[in-house]
Amino acid sequence: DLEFFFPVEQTLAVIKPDAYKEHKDDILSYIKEAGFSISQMKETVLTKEMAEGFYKDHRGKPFFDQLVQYMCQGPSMMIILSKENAVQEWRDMMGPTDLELAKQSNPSSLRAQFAKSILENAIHGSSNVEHAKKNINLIFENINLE
Ligand code: RTP
Repeated sequence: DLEFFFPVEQTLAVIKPDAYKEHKDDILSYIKEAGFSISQMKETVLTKEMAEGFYKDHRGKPFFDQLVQYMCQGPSMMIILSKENAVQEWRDMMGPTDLELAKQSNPSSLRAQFAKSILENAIHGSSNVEHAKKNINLIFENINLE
């Protein structure tokens, strides 16, 4: 059974509101070209409460309020991606959080192409398998696993 050697993983990808408005077709093409399967996908306008819950680990940081405001400014696209090693592959495709670093280290990454700044960085991807489960439950089932 090949699944034993190459387990299919799921991760949550979010096309953040500005990128969703301006670049969603391009970003969806990259996702498909990279060989990800889209298990589920929905357009969601995050409420302030949802955005605060989604980014609760950053509560108290200087950029937290701005981050919540950014995430609530309009519809985002929430996507469950499936693939072997999906979590890491999606993060590699996104590039680093910081736009300037993304442009230097990975100019073909999605953030290098579509981010506006370190804060308005166009895309989210879960940081590990555990976070992916939590992210997916929160966004698609409205279940907070903590
Ligand atoms: P990770 O969750 O693994 O840390 O990855 P990430 O690239 O999404 O970045 P993270 O550090 O979690 O930050 C979450 C989001 O907050 C915004 N941000 N702004 N102004 C700033 O210095 C700053 N730093 C982070 C970005 O929107 C980032 O994606």
